[in-house]
Amino acid sequence: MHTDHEILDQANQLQITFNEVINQSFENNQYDMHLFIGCGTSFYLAASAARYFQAVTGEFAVALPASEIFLDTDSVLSGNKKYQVMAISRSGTTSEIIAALKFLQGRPNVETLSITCHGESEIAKLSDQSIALNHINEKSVVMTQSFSNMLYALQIFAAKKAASAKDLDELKAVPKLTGSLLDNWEKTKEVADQLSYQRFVFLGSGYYNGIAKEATLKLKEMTQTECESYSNLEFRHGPISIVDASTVVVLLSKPETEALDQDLVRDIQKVGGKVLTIGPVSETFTSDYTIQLEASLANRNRLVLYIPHLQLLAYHRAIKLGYNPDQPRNLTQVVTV
Ligand code: F1P
Repeated sequence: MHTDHEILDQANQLQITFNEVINQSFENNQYDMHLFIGCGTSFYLAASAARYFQAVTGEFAVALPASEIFLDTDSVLSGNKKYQVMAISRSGTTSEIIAALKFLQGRPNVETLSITCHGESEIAKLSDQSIALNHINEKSVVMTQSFSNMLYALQIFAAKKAASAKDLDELKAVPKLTGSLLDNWEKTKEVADQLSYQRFVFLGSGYYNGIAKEATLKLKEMTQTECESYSNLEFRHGPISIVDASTVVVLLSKPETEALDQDLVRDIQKVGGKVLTIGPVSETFTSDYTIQLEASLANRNRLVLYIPHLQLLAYHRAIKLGYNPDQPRNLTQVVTV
């Protein structure tokens, strides 16, 4: 099996990514808007990366599924604005990302930057600039270390663009912190192995919303479990009605929202659900299950630390259910039409 190795090897790969991207030079042009695009996991990555980019550089950024560039052009591109399109794809050959880049070629108001794990792929050839993480060579159909590494590379790219020494300094610490966290790689097994839990909801707000959405995709791909994701407090506005004793809510918490997250945990427990909280929570925080994270980094630079345990939750459950996590039903490594 490849998935477990690819999850557990993340810290080493993040270190290589840091060394490569920190030394790469990029053109530093001005744009009105940055559009982060991708499909599936790469779209959820785009969602977190765009929020990070906007916070660090102060320049406008949004995330879109790659297909919306050519299917809904009127609502995403305006003729008199200048855009940088950031195209994200592990394979570099997914149909919609290629179609989007071909559609944009020759437009005077659009420049492109791609990020991929295959530097020789079509996406890199179609882009003005490219970040190639050729050291990431996943064999599993599901994306795990490619997700964390491409997100991390885009964080380094943003911090370099903003010349933010503080962010770069904190980002530098991420590989080592990820390594220590993976020493406790069985932390989500207790929840994953409990087969009376059948419904999973992932909550994350701001930077973390893309990660929460990616967690649903991991669980769907590896175990075919139906699951949902919301911004933390949105859960109270309707979705909470699905909670029962078979429901686990995985809550991505951060110090800035801890008091509100604690109220949310109580609301979910009151209607019979269980909560697994992941974050740098204080000693007084209570939840059914808690995975404590390192608190020394700023909220935005801690992003990658949430990812491995979410991937491992899906992996452990797949093993418990007797599925092969490398080979999700109905899915191939690259989707082409
Ligand atoms: C995107 C993607 C993955 C999915 C599967 C098929 O690939 O849709 O999200 O898990 O592997 O491809 P890519 O464009 O990043 O290569």
